[in-house]
Amino acid sequence: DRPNEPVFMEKGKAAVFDVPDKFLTDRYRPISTEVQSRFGEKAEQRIPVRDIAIPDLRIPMSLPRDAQFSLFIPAHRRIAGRLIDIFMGVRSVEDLQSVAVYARDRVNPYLFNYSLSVALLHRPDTKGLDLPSFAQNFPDKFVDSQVFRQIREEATVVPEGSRMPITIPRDYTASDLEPEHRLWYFREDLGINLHHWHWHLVYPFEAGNRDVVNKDRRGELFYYMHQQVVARYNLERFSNNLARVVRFNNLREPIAEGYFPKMDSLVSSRAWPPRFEDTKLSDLNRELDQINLDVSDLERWRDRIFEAISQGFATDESGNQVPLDDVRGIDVLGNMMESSILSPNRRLYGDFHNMGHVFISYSHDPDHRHLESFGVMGDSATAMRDPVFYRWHAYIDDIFQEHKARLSPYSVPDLSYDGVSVTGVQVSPEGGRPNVLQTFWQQSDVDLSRGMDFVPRGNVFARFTHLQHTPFTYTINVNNDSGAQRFGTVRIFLGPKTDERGQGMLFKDQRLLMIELDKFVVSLNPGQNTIRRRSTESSVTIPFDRTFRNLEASRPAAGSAEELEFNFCGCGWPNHMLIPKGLPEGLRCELFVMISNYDQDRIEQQLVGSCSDAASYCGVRDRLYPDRRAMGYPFDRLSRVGADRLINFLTPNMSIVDVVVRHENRVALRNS
Ligand code: CUO
Repeated sequence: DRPNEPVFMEKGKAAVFDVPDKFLTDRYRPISTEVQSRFGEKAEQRIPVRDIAIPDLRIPMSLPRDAQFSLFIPAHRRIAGRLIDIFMGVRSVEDLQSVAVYARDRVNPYLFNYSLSVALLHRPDTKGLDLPSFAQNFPDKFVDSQVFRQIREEATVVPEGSRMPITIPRDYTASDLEPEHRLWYFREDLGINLHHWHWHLVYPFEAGNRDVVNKDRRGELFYYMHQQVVARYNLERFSNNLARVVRFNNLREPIAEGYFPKMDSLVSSRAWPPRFEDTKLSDLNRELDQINLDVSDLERWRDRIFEAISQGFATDESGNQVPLDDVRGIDVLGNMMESSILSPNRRLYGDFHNMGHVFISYSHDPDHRHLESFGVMGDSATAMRDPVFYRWHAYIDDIFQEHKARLSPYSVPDLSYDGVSVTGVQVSPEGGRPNVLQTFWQQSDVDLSRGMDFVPRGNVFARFTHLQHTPFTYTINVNNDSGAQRFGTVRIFLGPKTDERGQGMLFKDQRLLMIELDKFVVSLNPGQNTIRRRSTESSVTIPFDRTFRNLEASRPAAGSAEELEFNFCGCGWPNHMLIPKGLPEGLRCELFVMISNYDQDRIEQQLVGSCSDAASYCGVRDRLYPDRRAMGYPFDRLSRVGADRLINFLTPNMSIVDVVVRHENRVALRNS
């Protein structure tokens, strides 16, 4: 809570660390009785802390308390790696608590929060613990800075209980003169940015402890999750009469899109820097960040990655060939391109994607002459706000697709499921017409008090506007003619029916725009089966309340079994963004359903009690990815000869249905 406020330590019977001025509050003690009582008698909860040997925080403390912190900056990654090691290395939860309390007043708040979060997620003795929502601890990374002044005013003047929510303006970062601004509700969505931050927290690309990074198929998941983000963004663009995003593949070309975030960092007390239109990347020479890299370094890494793809193998540090084959190739390539410490050869293939973020985020001050920090692209909690994020990731995805295009297309036996046929598919929104999905705007309140330092205690709510859709149900009719009970994996995707000019699409283009909506296992009795599944059960998303965790009343009791379930790893696409906005007159889409043979999909493992309900983009915590097939199957490769359109691609165990996504421009208030 309250990242900039000091910890208040009382010297009780047990001696606290034996150093003078160990805690910032020691300084206030003679000065203010108000501060004393706030942290003293009025404190709601007191936590005894065990005395420990003073940890060596010299490296973590080398990042100033008021600096911005970015995992994309190699020097910052090393600093965080050290602090994670310290938190991972202490023997018990009690010792961890002592070290954390000691570090909290000394270490940069972002660095502290990140490193402690990673440690809590990965220590065997803390895995079940709740992590507070990052948006509540650091609201400054998610909302318009003007909101904070209003919230302070409300909190100072009005007692708790009578406070009004402060409405975050609907679209405050630009005007309609800027066509890209039509996508504000996607790029600046709280849930989407939280998902992205959480994903990168669960899948760090660097850590002193290799096990923290080395998770099943993490490189492939990096590819797939970001591929889906770009596909989803393109569907939103179609929903706003915009063409597909143009990949940023010429690193010497000015970036046409500007972005002015209008956010201030509560930690550094500085505004997040904007990027003006037509800014070019420049060679970086920033001594403070220990970055000295040229645009041509990026280009060289890229060329070597392309060379590896066309050869079909990468070269590791000992000169051995690492095959980029059908099965593991995409995983190797993901780690190589991102890059993570699992890259076969970071010296050769460099750190292409991460450094792309850094080059873009410093394009306004490449040599630090203006003493400016990085822009929003430099932080995983804010990067998705900027239009250039999607241009950069469209390029990254394009390189992945270069590899995918080299794999042999799925044959008919690779795709079909003998004896199983899908005979009918329908989606029915609650109280609406079949096969017409409905979206609208909704306002919801988030409690920001955890991150607001030195504001009177109690909840302070911000009201934000987000996209929402009417919940719907899939009804799928399946014939099982095999004469025995069979198991199948149902795979549901949504894609646009036509391109941006209204023309029908070829499979090779449409497959890149298919967004996963759900994936689940069913048991099929011999004969006819009817499968019903609700949109709220999606394996892609987490429920609205889990994204926001703002409604105290809806939270399960501390320590209960439901709480463990509820806490899980917060990673997951927000359910309110499951389907694209659509158009007032209706966006024409195709809904694709496939039932694949579970014998070929299944992974033998126990899933009970693990975080598994948003597995499609987030995997399952501490488990293997729960689907043996390539991520994105069956759309991850080009089609076989003769199946140049989706309709020709279908085998009997697949079906498509025309669906329309209709947007109604009304605002509903979420009743909590
Ligand atoms: Cu998630 Cu570029 O990887 O932001």
